[in-house]
Amino acid sequence: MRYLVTGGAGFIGSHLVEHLVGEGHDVVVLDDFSTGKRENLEALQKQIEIIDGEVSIWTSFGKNGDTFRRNDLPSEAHLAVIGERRNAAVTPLSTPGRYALPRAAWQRFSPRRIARGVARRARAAARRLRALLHASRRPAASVPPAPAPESGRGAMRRWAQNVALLPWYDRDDWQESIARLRQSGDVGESDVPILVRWCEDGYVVVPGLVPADLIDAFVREIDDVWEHDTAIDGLAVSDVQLDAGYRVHVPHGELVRIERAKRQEIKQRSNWRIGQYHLYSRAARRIFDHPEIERIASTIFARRGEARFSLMFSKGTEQGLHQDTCVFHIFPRDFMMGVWIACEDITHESGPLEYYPGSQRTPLFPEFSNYPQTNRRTSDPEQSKRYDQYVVNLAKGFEKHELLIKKGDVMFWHPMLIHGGCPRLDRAATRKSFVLHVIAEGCDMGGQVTGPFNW
Ligand SMILES: O=C(O)CCC(=O)C(=O)O
Repeated sequence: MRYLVTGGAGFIGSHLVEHLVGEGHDVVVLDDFSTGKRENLEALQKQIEIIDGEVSIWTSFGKNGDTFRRNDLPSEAHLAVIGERRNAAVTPLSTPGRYALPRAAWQRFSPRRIARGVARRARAAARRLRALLHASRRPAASVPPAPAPESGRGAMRRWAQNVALLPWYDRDDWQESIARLRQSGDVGESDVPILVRWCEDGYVVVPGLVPADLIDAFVREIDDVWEHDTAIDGLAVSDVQLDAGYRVHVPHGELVRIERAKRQEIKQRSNWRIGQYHLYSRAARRIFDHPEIERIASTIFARRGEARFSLMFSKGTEQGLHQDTCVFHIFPRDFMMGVWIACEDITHESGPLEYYPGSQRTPLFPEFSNYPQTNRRTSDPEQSKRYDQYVVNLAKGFEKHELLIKKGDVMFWHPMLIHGGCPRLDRAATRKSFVLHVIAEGCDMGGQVTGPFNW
């Protein structure tokens, strides 16, 4: 079950949180930190969601567009007021009201349990400290060695191609790693199936992760791009079929000068998309910053992940097969992921995303031997063709799947998972999606590689 614990950063509240997490529940903490302490939740912060706010905003949960709206949460209801301490309470998020936490659970919340919890936290803190000290003594194990530059004309960095730098999920001992993460408390029970699926198949779909009302707001704001007459500074719409012909990018200022009816015509006939839309739209930003997306990504990386790029697609892309590792410059390799958010129910006719489970375990294209410098973005035309053919051949060894998911469902995929866009059987059908590329902190080397670039 999913619980809200108000006052969850206080002494009692944080132990209640620990108890609930220990029982395998999802927990959201609401605390204004006037008396509660962040340190009380430190050992659990990867397993819970923390909202810094006041209990009084509870009444605002139902207000349309409120930041704290939680339509996606289950409707089962439990609320406990702990003794007379009304600042520590637990409830599911969708049903305001007074309910009772099952007595058995509350009764198990004893001083001895509290003492054990405190000891567990101290051990976790000591473990983290030891890991930090260990990392600082042995930089090669956790910090990528500085790549040595080559000398001479056109000098390029040499990047270490060391398998020891790959993320835990790319190694053969991933099952042991999951057991370790679980034991250390860095991974909650409910995340284990996500990690297993990720390691086995190279992707995981989380149903209903983004609430329908947020998706609706996002789609409305996209429609506004075509309907409103006021230019949005800096925004460009890409892949647009103007009367004068195809344009890769059309500044919004130019688009709004076209007569409205004509604009709609252009919208219908183009397979348009918008890059980095989160910089211009409130709803897109909220999806981009979605705490649960970030939490799942960070859990998978076992380090902090951050959404860096976004792409809004209006229709099927029919993109050729590729792996995102070969499109981005990530070091150490594979510390990134794609996140595909369905903004409507996806149909076979619209040209869904196609992907090949298990293909994330195939070797990197051998010609990209100085990755992240050498990849599809920096390859010459002949090499690009060879890479494209390499991936097509690899995919033949795996079963093709189509991503037929529902509005609000989210797919997370491994950067080596082979994927692309199926043919659009119905050319008029939309396939609205918002795609994020999430990268582990410090691993985006886009600014450190040299061109020329293909895009
Ligand atoms: O949605 C699609 O068809 C392709 C998305 C994709 O491959 C990507 O953004 O990496």
